Formats: sequence, structure tokens, C-alpha cells
Amino acid sequence: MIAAPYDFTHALCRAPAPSAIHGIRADGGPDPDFSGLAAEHAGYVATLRDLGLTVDVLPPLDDFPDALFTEDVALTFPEGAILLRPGASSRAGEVAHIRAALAARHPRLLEMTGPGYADGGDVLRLAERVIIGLSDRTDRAGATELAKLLETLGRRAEIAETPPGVLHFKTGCGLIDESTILAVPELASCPQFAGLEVVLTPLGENPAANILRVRDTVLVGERWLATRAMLTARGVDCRPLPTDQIAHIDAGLSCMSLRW
Ligand code: CIR
Repeated sequence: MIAAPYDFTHALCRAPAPSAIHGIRADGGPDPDFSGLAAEHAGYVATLRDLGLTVDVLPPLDDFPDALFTEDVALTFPEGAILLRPGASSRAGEVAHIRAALAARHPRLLEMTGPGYADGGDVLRLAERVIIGLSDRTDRAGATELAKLLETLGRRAEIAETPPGVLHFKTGCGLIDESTILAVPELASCPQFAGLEVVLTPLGENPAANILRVRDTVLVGERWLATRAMLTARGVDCRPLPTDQIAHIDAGLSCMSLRW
């Protein structure tokens, strides 16, 4: 039986460095509070462990404020991992710092060589295929190279558009289950979602779309009450987590781990 795309056993995280308060943000808004951000990260790691995953936490990297968002620098599958080329220049150096940790855990380690770029936040893993969203961080050359590497790992990839103003494809959507996606209204008619049920985020709750399904549970931002109520009414086992501080630097729940 093929495992569901969220039947993870392992995760790889990175502790936030104090420099995380200088993480990239599109709106030029205020810095997050470091102790609050560190508490959100610690709560996230504890939750993944509570859900049964073996979670390794790499040491902080003060030279790379966004390095706690391990999701963006690699893709990890049971059959191998792929080192990516993050689209933000300040994040490119993070790849070298995760290489050894991934090589130790994934004997089959592939790597993008460029010249294109791709961020893991733009990659949505479904049961039978993978969707790569084009965004300000993932260009067509990067998505095309990544699709070929995924094929090497036996994964079929399709390329989609991320709506303008949305950082990553998964900023705007996440899996509720294998055939159901939570998405912002701008992704309602995403052609790559054909055949899936698309449930839209309630009015005013677009940032709630970055849910993270882990085994039988869906992690959801604590403050998105309407989304939580909607998911709960559908019978989803929701685990609310605080995300106020990481939201200051444009991050949500999927960003803080690599999972396989
Ligand atoms: C960045 O702009 O790269 C970080 N401040 C946030 C990255 C969030 N990662 C994700 O959505 N996968």
C-alpha cells in the first residue's frame, strides 16, 4: 500500500537564531519578538514529536535569519532527497548548511544545479504527484529542473501558477486529506487541482491556508477561528498552534520543517 503523503515518520527542523527577527518580509512590517518566535518554534517541534515523528533540530545559523524555514531548501521523500536553489539571494547559503544533515539521513541525495531557482514552499506533495508553483522564488527553469529530478525519484510533477502577491504556492494552500485541499479563493480554479475537492478559506482568513497535515492531524494557525471551525465541522482533527510571530516574517506552519 502506498503511504499517504502525510504519513511522516521524521522531520528536520532548525532552531531560530536571534537574527531571525531580521527575516525577509514582503510588507516591511515590524520585527517579530524573538522569545515569542522561539516559543512558537519550540511548540511546533513538540507537536510534531507528540504526533509520533522523530524530530531532529539543527543548530541555529545566525548568518541566515530565515534558516529556521528548512522546508525551503530541500525536498525529502522516503526514497531520497533533493537540495534546492532558494530564490532569495540571502537564503542561497542555507543549502550548504543542511547538506550533511540530509546526506546522513538520505543516502540518495540529488541536487539542483541551476541556473533556475526553486523553494520548497512552492512544492505541494499529493498522493500520486507533486505540484510545483511558479512564484517570485521559483522560476520556470527551476521548476523544470526540479520536475526532472523528481522524475528520477519516481515522482510525477506538474507546474502551476502561484497567485500574485502570495509568497509561496503553499502559502495559499495545504492538504486536508489526500483528495481535499484548503486554498485561498485565488486558487479556487487552479487547473492542477482538477479532480480534487477544493475547500476555500473563510473570508478574511487567507493566511490560514498554510495548514500542515501530519498523519491523522491537521496543524492550523490558532487565530484562524473560522477555518478551525470549518475543518472541525468536516471531522478534521485540528491542532491549533500559535503563529503570530513567525507571521511577521511571512511564514506559516509548513515552513518550519522538512518531513518524510
Ligand atoms: C522568506 O521570505 O523566505 C521567509 N521570511 C519566510 C519563508 C516561509 N517559508 C515557506 O513559506 N515555505
